[in-house]
Amino acid sequence: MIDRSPAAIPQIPSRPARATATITDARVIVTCPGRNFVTLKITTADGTCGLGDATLNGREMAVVAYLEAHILPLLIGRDAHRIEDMWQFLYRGAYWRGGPVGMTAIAAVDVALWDIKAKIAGLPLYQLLGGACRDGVTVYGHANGSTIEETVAEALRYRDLGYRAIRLQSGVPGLKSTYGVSRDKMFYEPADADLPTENVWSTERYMTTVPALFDAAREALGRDIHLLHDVHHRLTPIEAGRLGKDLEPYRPFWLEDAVPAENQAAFRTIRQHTTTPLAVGEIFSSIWDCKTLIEEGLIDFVRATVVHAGGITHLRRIASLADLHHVRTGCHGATDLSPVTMAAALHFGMSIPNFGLQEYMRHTPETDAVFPHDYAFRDGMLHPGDAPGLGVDLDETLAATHPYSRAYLPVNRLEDGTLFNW
Ligand code: KDG
Ligand code: MG
Repeated sequence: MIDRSPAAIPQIPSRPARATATITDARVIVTCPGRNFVTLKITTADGTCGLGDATLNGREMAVVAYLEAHILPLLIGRDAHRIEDMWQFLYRGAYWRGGPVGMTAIAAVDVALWDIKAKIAGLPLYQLLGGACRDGVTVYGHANGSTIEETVAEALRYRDLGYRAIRLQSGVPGLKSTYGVSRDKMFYEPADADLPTENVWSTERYMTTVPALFDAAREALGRDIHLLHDVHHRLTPIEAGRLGKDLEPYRPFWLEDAVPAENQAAFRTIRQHTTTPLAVGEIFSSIWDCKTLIEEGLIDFVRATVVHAGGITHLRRIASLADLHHVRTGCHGATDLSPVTMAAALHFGMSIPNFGLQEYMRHTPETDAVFPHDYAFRDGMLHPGDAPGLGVDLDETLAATHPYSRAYLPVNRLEDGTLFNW
């Protein structure tokens, strides 16, 4: 006989005290510990704080203005737990959709809300996103040098540090400056001046240098390590096809940003000519920037990031679409993405099935001091740590000692003076 006494009937638990988390404060903090970072800090009624990165390199103050003038007034009084609803509200509600400024601002809100939700749950964020799919997030480091020999020596150093994947960038003989070749080996910083510096470019000189670089690197490093290269949008589709073909014997892990990707159809030409895997997307703002690339199988890795592509909520949508088409993630992770984004990328990378590889340009000790964090590098991987939320803090007192300092990305000209892609 069924026992119907009150004690035997399971009781529906009363509403947990923190089922809503009303936003009471939202502020933008700009700091320059060696480079500029924009951070959004959201606080809820119970004092829980969440952080979101809003840094858009060289255009930082546009995002600050967007947040302060148009987004912060919308946040106060809303429930921080309603992350998807907030995303839709800020995206659809603006009427003006997409674009790097708006999507970076939305990303900052989204990541801060995920941070809050995970802190309230008392869990590292990847647990809320479905739990760990892997032991850690495999990362690639940057080996660069003004000559092939210097770049290969750097690559050996990265291998000895434990990296399993290394990006190779080398100076091009005859050109004074080349993208990716920094003054400081561990901390590459492209936004290098108060007004844009000018680089010089020659596709012809470059096209012969890269295969020679890969030849020397394979000779020194063997086959047991992943090698990558970033073209930084500087070729035409047919040139990219030729470079991809020339690199095939060296089995690159990927060839990045071979051509500017506004015209997604351009990748069809590259695909017809090479089996070298293609990665693209560090400047993408939304799923619409990569829909054709993914659905037609024109790329192998999508490099869209949490910070510039609408946050964790939107990047999960991109990754899900990519997974259907055998495309893996390869998220952007340069120094202009703050430790808040790096942590978000790690929690995201831990939790999705089709993770590929994560870029990891180390931050300077100055930056790390302003953003103390729980993630750590071990054996070629980053590990997000066990702290609740993202596991990143912002030392506001220290941040205030590093005021904003205008810094532009360089521009690029052909040898005859024509302005070209940087
Ligand atoms: O802000 C621009 C940099 O993040 C970018 O130039 C770095 O291409 C880059 C990369 O692959 O990290
Ligand atoms: Mg790149």
